[in-house]
Amino acid sequence: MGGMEPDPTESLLVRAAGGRPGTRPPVWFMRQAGRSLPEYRALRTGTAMLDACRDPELVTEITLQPVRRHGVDAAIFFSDIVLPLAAVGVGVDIVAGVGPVVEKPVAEAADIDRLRPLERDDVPYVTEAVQALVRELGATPLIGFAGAPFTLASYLVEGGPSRDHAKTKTLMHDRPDLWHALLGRLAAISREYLRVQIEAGAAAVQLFDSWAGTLSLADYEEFVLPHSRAVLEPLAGLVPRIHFGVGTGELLAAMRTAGADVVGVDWRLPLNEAARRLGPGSVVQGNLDPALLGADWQVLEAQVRRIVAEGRTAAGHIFNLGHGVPPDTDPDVLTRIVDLLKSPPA
Ligand code: 1CP
Repeated sequence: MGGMEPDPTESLLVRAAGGRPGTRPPVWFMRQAGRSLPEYRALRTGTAMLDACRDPELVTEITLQPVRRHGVDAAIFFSDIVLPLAAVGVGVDIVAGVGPVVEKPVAEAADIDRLRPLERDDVPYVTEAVQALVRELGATPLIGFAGAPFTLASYLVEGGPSRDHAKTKTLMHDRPDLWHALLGRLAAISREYLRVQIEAGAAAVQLFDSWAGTLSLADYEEFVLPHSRAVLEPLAGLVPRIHFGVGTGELLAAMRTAGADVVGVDWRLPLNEAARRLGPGSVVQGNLDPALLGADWQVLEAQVRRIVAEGRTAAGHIFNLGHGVPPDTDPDVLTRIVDLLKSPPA
């Protein structure tokens, strides 16, 4: 690189992820691209979610929308965690107002045998969209992502969204052989899917284990951690790896050992306590409660300042929400949070 080209590896986000923080935390929002934006709703009208994900032009435009509007420090690739499953032939669709719905839930060894490895040629539209985005974004980093084996398995076993993940936990304990075979297959798919995005130019990746917080630490360590590690470890040294789940206060230290450079934290735990649990040198991401985005600005401003102060106890901090942007969020509130973070300290 000649030194004159825009270089996302010198961005605030990549620097913070590597424990080289700048003068302020970088900021982006999980689910920043999506239904909270009227310009997103206009573009998506008449196109099914997974069809939109397979259209590089649409993906590029939707991914750029929140970067233009809010001035966030990173883009997150517009897609969904079930896209690579669909790409290897799993019958899965995203139903509006519900989420991923699986045609034939996984219950038997034969269902698992059908989960073949993902190859780059299965997702040419992903490579194309990532390359286009990297050109458009210049110095702004693009975050690629995948679903972690446990969270993907929860959809495949339950057949759709679930509150208690009872079928998933039952399979895990009753049929550990099947469980480990399933998660092994999913880990290979997620690892390859992240690798495709990195090779196309993603500057960081996030592995979403959104529902891992439903597990005890013992179950997490036995049934999940080895498989998340099989996703993240082989990617060491390529780009920063962010690992996130909801309600994972008891799992944070274990999640770090999966090979996370940055651990995402939800709103339940202050970042100073999260950093303490994670141990020396840890980098955290989070953790504004998305349920407060509708609160008075004075309330929100105090929360943002508290989180920034607590984040300073870690080796690095990437500002984010504790989970995704709710669809009914006033997008101007997000812009205002970005402006606050970018303004010199009061
Ligand atoms: O038609 C639509 O607009 C459907 C809504 C929607 C959108 C906009 C879904 C269905 N997925 C997405 C995009 C999406 N999914 C992104 C966009 C990029 C961005 O952040 O801006 C990302 C990162 C995801 C990843 C994803 N999908 C996760 C992990 C992140 C998280 O929120 O925890 C999960 C758990 C899913 C499953 C999923 N897909 C869609 C929904 C509604 C759900 C959740 C369903 C449930 O409650 O179990």
